[in-house]
Amino acid sequence: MKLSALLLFCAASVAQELSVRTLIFSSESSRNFVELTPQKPLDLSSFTLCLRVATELPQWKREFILFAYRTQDRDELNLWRESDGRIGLYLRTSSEPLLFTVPALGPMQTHLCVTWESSSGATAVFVDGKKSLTKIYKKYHTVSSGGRVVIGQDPDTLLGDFDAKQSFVGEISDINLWSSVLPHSSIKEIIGPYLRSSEGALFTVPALGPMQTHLCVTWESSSGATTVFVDGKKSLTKIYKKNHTVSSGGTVLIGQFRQFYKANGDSKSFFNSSL
Ligand SMILES: [Ca+2]
Repeated sequence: MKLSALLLFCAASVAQELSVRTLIFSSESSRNFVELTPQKPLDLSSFTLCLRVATELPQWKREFILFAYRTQDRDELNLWRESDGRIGLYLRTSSEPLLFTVPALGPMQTHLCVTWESSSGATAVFVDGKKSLTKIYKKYHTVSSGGRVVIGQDPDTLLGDFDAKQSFVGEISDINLWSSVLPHSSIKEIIGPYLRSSEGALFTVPALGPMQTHLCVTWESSSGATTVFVDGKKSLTKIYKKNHTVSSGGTVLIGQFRQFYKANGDSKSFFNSSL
């Protein structure tokens, strides 16, 4: 077995059982995988599993595995993208998943979380911070320790019997497993960068990155209604600077931020890219 995925960074923190930065699987194979070692044994009566995923595997073509935690005999905690596009959570089963219909996973990063809690069986999926309906699954069950966590392949034995047609191809990053159900507000917070406007309205948006993003901001004085649009998708509306008026007499500058009019630009905030 060959480990050829790219492990860029591995970090741990007190609250998390497991944390990984970025794994890249560049081709379909039955050999490439990464084994992750949890910080604590995975005896879990609740959990939150989060990761970012981007893949160019075509929709509807085949299933692929996102996360596998297997003991000697069982698939203990597995997360799949099923061949019909749904997300499947498998707790100590290989055949009876809990399925969620979600927006399609594709070549742009999707932030995906699953939460599960034993005493109620309440299970939910979060896609880019938006919560699915709650479903009931494996009430009073406990996830057992003693298994191995594998990313990139579906192990049919403890750490083998991989099938290329179930392998993951693409990028998985920010894999985190917590032994509790994080509140919806925390899941929204961990999604990522804030878009800044200097004195107030902060918007959580999909990451701006090397792929072009179309960004609009609208604002209206009489209500203060302020909205961000990212690639045509509207943010929630926030109230900012009600009854304010933008003044004339200034200059428009792209690429630098000036603290004071006519001051030199700060080289650290230079926008080194294309608009
Ligand atoms: Ca398999």
